[in-house]
Amino acid sequence: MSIEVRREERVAILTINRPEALNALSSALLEELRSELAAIAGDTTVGCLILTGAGDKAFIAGADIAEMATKTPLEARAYAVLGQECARYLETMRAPTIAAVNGYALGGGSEMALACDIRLCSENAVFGQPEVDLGIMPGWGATQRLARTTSMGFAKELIFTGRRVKADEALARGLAQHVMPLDELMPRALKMAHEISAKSPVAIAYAKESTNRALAGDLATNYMVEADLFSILFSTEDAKEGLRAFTEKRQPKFHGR
Ligand code: DAK
Repeated sequence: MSIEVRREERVAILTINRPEALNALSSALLEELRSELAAIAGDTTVGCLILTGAGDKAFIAGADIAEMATKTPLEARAYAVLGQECARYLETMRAPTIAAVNGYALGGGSEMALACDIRLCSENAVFGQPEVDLGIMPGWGATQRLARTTSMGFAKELIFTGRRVKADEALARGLAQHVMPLDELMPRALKMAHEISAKSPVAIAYAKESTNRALAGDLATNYMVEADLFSILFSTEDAKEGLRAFTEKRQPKFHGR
């Protein structure tokens, strides 16, 4: 198996395990990834997902270049759709997703990190969209998500030049939320994931759904959706428990209903 999934209480940790190829995503690996992500997305006991790469050199060094070189246009389209489906799971599953970027996040690797809700990086992390150097373009969402995450000019610069960006610049551009030494990356990601998982899963899911709309659609509609989701939460036991616990000066106990 090239994908490892382990659980720590309500936190799922998914590791792309192909370090000999810097965790590059072959079709077979992507199929496996999609199936694991589908299972995690459907598992209501998961409160947060961490995505990372095996080894200390790469998160994901991109799509598998050797395999791509053999693809026909129709196979390339299927490959693009497969990667896009993985990215959509990361972006839209109820549980928040954290990319623990432990090295190279290039091409499709940068795109999988961008699809996650939050990016934590080790100091050796390197982002980049080098597709144009291969005579192709990003196919798993970078043309949309990079501009939305950073800025249009920065996204176009990276996509047109293929320039690699180190962790400190990624932090300054909003591509990464925090940068730390490699040995602190997983402990920090786990701490954040457990913190998120301890909250009401239904409140977190609705907050994610509403926040995801911030960069898409019409603002007036999005405010209405926010109000609707906010009001629905008042029908949950979790909201009653959270509000009561505050007034009773104790920690709340959430059950996701
Ligand atoms: N694919 C396949 N193998 C890879 C790989 C990759 N992306 N990246 C690294 N490897 C393999 C190397 O070939 C090498 O294998 P062996 O020679 O040992 O068998 C092994 O991993 C170690 O790599 P290096 O020896 O090169 O290690 P270095 O430390 O010297 O260099 C590096 C590390 C990350 C700078 C270098 O490996 C590198 O530049 N890798 C390629 C990075 C890259 O260009 N990534 C973007 C790929 S393009 C689309 C769908 C998807 C996409 C686009 C369109 N549609 C269908 C429309 C996505 C595109 C991409 O992601």
